[in-house]
Amino acid sequence: MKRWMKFFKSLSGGILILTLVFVGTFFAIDFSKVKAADGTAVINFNKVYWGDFLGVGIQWDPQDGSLPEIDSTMWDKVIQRVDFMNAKFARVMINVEDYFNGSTYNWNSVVMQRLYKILDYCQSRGVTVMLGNWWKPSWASSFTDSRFLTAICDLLNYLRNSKGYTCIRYYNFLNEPNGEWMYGENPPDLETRWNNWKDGIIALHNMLSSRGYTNWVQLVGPDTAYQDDWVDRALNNLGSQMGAYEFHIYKDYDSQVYNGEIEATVGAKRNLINSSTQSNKHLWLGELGMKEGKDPIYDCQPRVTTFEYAVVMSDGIAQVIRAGGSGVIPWCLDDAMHLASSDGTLKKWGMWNSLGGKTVGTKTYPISDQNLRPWFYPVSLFSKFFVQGSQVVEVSGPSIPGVRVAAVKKQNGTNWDVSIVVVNNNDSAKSILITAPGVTNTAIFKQYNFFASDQPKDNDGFPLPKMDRVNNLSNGILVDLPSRGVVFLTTLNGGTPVSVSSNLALNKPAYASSTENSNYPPNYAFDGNLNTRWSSAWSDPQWIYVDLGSVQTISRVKLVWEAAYAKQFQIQVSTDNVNWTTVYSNYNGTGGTNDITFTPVNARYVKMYAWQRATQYGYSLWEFEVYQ
Ligand SMILES: [Ca+2]
Repeated sequence: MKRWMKFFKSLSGGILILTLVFVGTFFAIDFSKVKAADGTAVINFNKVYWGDFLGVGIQWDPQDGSLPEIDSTMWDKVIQRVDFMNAKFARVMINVEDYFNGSTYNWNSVVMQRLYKILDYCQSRGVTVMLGNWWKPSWASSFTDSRFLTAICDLLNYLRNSKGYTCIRYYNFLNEPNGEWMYGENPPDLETRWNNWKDGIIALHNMLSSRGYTNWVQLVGPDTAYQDDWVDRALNNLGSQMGAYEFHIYKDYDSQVYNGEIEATVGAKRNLINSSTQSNKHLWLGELGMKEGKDPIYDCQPRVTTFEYAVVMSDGIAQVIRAGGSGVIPWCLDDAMHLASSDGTLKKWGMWNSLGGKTVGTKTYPISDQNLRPWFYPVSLFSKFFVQGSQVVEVSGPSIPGVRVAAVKKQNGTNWDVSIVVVNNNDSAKSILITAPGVTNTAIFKQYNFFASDQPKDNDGFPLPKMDRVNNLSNGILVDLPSRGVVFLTTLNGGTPVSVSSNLALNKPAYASSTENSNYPPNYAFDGNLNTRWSSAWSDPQWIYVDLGSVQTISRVKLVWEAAYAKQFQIQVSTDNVNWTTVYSNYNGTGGTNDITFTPVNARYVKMYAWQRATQYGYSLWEFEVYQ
């Protein structure tokens, strides 16, 4: 009896499971159809925030001279990892004392040999290098001591012209020159530190310039941590010396990342540079790190081994990209670079420790230290997919605390390779709809998930795609994230590029029924600039049209109204400028932005015709865009 009861139980159990699987599948399908997003991110591929992205880079310093050498097996692994990241931007720091003692040069010191290994890699892989100097050597009498500045110029000359490292494009005079921690026992006051750095920059630039080196290496800075106003001061006082601006951000608390403070800070600096005469200059973060949980005695960040640290860093990186930063370098690549001054142990801040299994001072590091830490996963994907030469595009929304979406595009023939990151640094799961109006094709996106319980990897620990998403981005891609998690969508590495319709009316000839005065001509509605506008006379009716130059198929018009908008208007099209067809009518306009779509139609001339104003003024458009 027991036996057949058992059989019966297992049989019914099997039926029950099958039933549950069937019902579960049925509901899963139904559920996805009706599931609503918690928020929508709208990518505008036609709005470029910064057109020359340098990359999510690496901090890769030669090991301190007293550290044991990284063995060749581990070095091969380091190369394999950096290759996977496809990093094309690096900050590499040494000291003048590593090759010059105040009287003689030693180009073959231990540190210099280690530097050459790194620069050999950078040169062979086309990595853009920002070389730099940690601090003023003890033998230098001042920051303008000519022996100090000559040693820097001689180094740059030697590395480029004797060793052939044309990869060195930027030079950073001093690390964190604002920080009292850089000045030993008796740091000068902050104003003196500023003057020291400023005077040094001016003198160094003079020397570089007189030697003709400024043709191939540019000074960057201020490399500050915390005193962000040094960027403003450098912009205002050292515009002719600085080739690019960069600084550091370390957030004391994760909550400041969650609040979007990194994006606000970098965005404010970017806007400041944009509004100056130096708007073409790069701005990047030379170091990005998190202080919460830091061990201040040994200068270590024990949280580098945690999943949550990886998400917080991802949030920070996404914020720099969103703000229009040219690049960001997370601190740092490898523990095996620097000793903590307090006790001669390694500063633990890396994505791994190449000296795992080795003894440093009194401490032996476990072999497992060589393994990749959690934050390698998202940082390597940022580095791999937010590639150098990309354009950072505008992303609006979603307005959800801790949720960040950033996107870049890079030309691929007539199409675009696109990479998108969605970070959920929120306590609860989120579903985010990613859309991009103007995308005209179905593309294959590779989706990578970095979740606490789901992060596909290969045998080397490198990220693998979770799945393909085959979508037209104009319809949207729904991305589900658990509380804390990162998703990457990319057309690189096996995907297919995205086709984006551009504004067919941009800078095309424009005509209007009237203009309010010569400050508001009709072509200002077609110049791609949201600060210039067309404005009509203060009467009804009025019209404005654009000549696309040839008959084309169009299905979308975008109007960006000034406060003087139309209450009633139409969009009319024509192939001959004689016979007009109405494709859209609005009898209750509300101004703002009208993104209008209609059945595709052939047109060469596209007109906004209005007969009822919303205000006593005329009709005024910041922009009038036309799309396929
Ligand atoms: Ca305009």
